[in-house]
Amino acid sequence: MSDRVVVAGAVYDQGRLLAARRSAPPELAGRWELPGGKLEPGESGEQALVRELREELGVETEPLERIPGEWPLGPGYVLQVWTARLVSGVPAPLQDHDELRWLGPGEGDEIDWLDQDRPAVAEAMRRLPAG
Ligand code: DCM
Repeated sequence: MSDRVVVAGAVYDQGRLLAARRSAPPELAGRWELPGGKLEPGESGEQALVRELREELGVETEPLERIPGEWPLGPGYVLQVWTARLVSGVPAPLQDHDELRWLGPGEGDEIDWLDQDRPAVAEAMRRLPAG
């Protein structure tokens, strides 16, 4: 059986990266992540990403590129990450999160990221577009 995929977005706007603090489940609550969720049958990674960011944050986004690599989550799940551009809307923590932050250059280490997100966050901060 192949692993199920969780997609997450390194969402950029005005030269900053969006971080979201999880409110659930209890073992992840309070830690920060790149927002996203599980791929559904028949979806591409990019389609799942756009859907999840719409559902969780109320924004429209455009995937830019996949960050190379794949990171194990719990048993049976792997994390894949895309960079994405904010197209419209102001992100709001509608589901799964209780706080959002925009991180500028050099601010990537200011928050307590989920361990599994850290390699992709480091790469996303390196790729931060100019504001
Ligand atoms: N997850 C993660 N890192 C992310 C996004 C999600 O570790 N950037 C994990 C948390 C959940 C699972 O993937 O265990 C599914 O995410 P969600 O609950 O947001 O659908």
